[in-house]
Amino acid sequence: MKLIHKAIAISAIVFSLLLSGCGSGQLFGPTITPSPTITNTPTSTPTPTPTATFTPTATATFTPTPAPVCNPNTTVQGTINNDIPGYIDILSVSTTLDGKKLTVAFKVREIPEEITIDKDTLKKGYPELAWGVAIDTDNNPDTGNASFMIDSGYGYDNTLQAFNFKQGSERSGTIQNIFRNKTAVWTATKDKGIHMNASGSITVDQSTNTITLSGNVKGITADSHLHFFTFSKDTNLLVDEVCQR
Ligand SMILES: [Ca+2]
Repeated sequence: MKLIHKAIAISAIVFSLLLSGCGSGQLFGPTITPSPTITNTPTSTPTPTPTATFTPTATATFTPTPAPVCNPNTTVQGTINNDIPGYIDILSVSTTLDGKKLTVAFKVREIPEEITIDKDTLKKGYPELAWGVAIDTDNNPDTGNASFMIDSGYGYDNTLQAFNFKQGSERSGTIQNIFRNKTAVWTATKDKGIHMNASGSITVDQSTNTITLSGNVKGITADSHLHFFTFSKDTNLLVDEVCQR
């Protein structure tokens, strides 16, 4: 505001000087070109340099990986393992429980047109190939056994699995056809064995790389712990597990 006043004052002085220069008798004299108005050039106000604000570095927060929910009616993730055949490499498993009927859908890395079983390299009666779920039906670690097939975990009272043990001579076929009559619910015995309890079903969808097992499991609830596994025995025993404990 001060500068504006100053500018007006200067303008007034200039104007009065001009008028005095004219004189009264020179009213119709040469036209006086008024000096250009002094333009008020405001002094540039220094722009304050913004004070550097201290932005605290985000503190690394430790976020623990949540434990998978290994109960019915969920989906759990596996990890890719290119060292085992694609058809036993579990990428994820989705389950549903309808009454006592448990349905387990294994999404695997790859399902070939055909596989070979009862391989000549195996001794008769040897466990060869399986997709399954060991179930702690009563959620009591003191009842039941480790997973019979892979000797892993504890407290499993039942197992739903598609399973082959070496019989006869080597043959090939689709997983669907080979395991159609080899899918069942097995129950743990007191001597750490298992016995077949009820038949189950298998559905193989090659287009989605999904192997779905289904069966009625006595005593199962929505809280029963599920431990998924696959294995293949040739010269080595190859295993994949999800929700092992
Ligand atoms: Ca148990």
